Amino acid sequence: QSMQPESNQTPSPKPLPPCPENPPGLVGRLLIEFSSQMTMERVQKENPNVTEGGRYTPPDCRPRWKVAIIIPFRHRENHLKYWLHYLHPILRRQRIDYGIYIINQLGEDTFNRAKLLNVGYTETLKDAEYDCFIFSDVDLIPMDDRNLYHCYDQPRHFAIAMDKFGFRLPYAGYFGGVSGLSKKQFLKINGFPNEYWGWGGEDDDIYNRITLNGMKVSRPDVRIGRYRMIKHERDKHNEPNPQRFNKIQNTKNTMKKDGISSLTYKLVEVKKYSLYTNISVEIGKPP
Ligand code: UDH
Repeated sequence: QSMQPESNQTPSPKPLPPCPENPPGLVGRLLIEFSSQMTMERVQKENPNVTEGGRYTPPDCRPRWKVAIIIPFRHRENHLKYWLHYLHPILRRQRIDYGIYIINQLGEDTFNRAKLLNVGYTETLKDAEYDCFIFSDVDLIPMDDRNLYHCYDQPRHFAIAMDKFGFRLPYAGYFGGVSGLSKKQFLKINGFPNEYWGWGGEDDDIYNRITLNGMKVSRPDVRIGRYRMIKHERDKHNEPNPQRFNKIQNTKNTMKKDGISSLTYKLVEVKKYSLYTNISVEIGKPP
């Protein structure tokens, strides 16, 4: 059967107004804690209006951005429950049109955060026409819902005041934890580096890409950009990368070759759960 447009369509409803720049339902500073037990069942009950795969769109206004939220992941199921518990209601109050994507690195080879984020960019675009990409660690929860999860004129750094750094930027060029780029900004820097295996440096490389391409990082007010990190020990197979100090000196030379343009991986499974989409991939191992 062919899909012909119907001839007797019901009149389309009134177009929605654009979403407000300052959503009226925000509450400001939030109480974030990780001592109570969290279960997926509870988080599901709290979020009945999130649709399959972890998608949501505000019912009463037309959002400026379509946001893919991309989380690099391996063996952090407990953190994910808290992340979903806190973030779904915040994003709803913020009137964000969004989808949640967990990019799960299969196997036990060295972890590669930035490569997983590149995979996230590629795979989420197969799911919907996203024009804004927010990259969040699974253990970072914003403490203020005025820190709006959409894109900005310049690449955005959201997690500027984490508890573990005394609620300050650890250094001026810090771009770690939670960041966001429009599709255009992401492509301008050839995405993220694929060659940072293990912990550290990839966020500084991304910062370098941004400034080397004539952009400037935008940040929220320090009173609003506060975060709590769920305390954890260092993961196995994500040891500090001793090459990181050298590599971040060379971004200017490496960024044209190493990035979204050179990304290769093997997609193994895409699974839609009620609160998120899980994308499991094989991304190889360090040379
Ligand atoms: N991640 C995983 N699984 C891993 C490694 C990393 O899911 O095995 C993801 C996760 O989203 C995490 C992010 O990558 O939030 C960043 O990795 P990280 O949490 O290891 O980095 P962070 O700088 O911690 O937050 C470094 C180790 C701190 C050890 C402190 C010991 N007291």
